[in-house]
Amino acid sequence: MFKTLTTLGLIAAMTLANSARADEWRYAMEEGLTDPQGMYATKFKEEIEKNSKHTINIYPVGALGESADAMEQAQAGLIQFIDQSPGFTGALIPEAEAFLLPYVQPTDPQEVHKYFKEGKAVNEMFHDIYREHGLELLSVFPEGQQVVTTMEPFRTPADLAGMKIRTMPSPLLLETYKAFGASPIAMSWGELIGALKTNMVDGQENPAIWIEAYGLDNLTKVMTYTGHAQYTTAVMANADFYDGLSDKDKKLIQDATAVALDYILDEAVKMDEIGLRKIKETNPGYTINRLTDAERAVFIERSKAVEQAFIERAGPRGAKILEQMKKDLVAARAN
Ligand code: 6CS
Repeated sequence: MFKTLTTLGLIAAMTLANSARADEWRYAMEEGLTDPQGMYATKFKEEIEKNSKHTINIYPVGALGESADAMEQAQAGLIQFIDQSPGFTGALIPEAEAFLLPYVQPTDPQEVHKYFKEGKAVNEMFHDIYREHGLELLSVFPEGQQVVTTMEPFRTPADLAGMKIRTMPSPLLLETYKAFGASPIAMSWGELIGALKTNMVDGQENPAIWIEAYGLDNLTKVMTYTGHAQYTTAVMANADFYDGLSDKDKKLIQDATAVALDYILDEAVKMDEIGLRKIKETNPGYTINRLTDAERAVFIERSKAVEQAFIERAGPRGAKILEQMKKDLVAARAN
């Protein structure tokens, strides 16, 4: 009897110790604390720390090496959470390059909100795919539409001939800019500023909020709204780490994810406007062009080849995602 009571007491003490255990979790991202990924991470950290004894250490861009290095560490379980965009993950997970496909995402802020909040493709089709790579997908969110900054203006694929455009290291982005008529060069974020300064590249694409924050407008002459994609990013946990958590901690993470996602979706749809306003204020001489519908139509036509390249790499599963994304786009626009 005494022995049983002692064993029960021990189990109770262990359970109590477990439930009260304070773990330190590491969270790596590709941006700074005031950038969109940092805003999401900070909100996620606040929620975790408010509702548990666990703490989160956020490692901003560069703190753990380049994006590829951080992903290796996340897959190995050395860091528990990672925000990595499909522009970098795409080489590892071809299906993730769906988020880079031209002209299958909206640009209007309300449509963007609906597409990411309710879209079936975004919310239902990627979880199992990321799992195959040891990652528990938590959130996918936009950071604003991709805008192209160049030294010379362009309105047609012919204008882009010979222009060296930096892309993130995604095979699909290289296909995209080839289809658009340019000469793309893939490189990490850490190399881009130097490459623009030394004319190793003539341009690049990024959302307005990022272009302004990192002075990319000052290194180029023209910014062109092509309307071809949202800069999309994804937050993940190491799958083994996640599976090893108690139900209570899994719920803690899912709840913090839901709060951080709602927060960033509301903020993200304001970012295009904020970024553009700041650029106009700080760099009034900068040329800002928007392709007309007719000019866009030429690039949309060129995108068919990119869709084919995507399906070749991502297979039938990729084809289904693309089909669903197109339906989600129609649904988002129907509002
Ligand atoms: O162009 C890039 O590489 C970077 N762009 C953004 C918006 N976030 C991080 C990424 O490394």
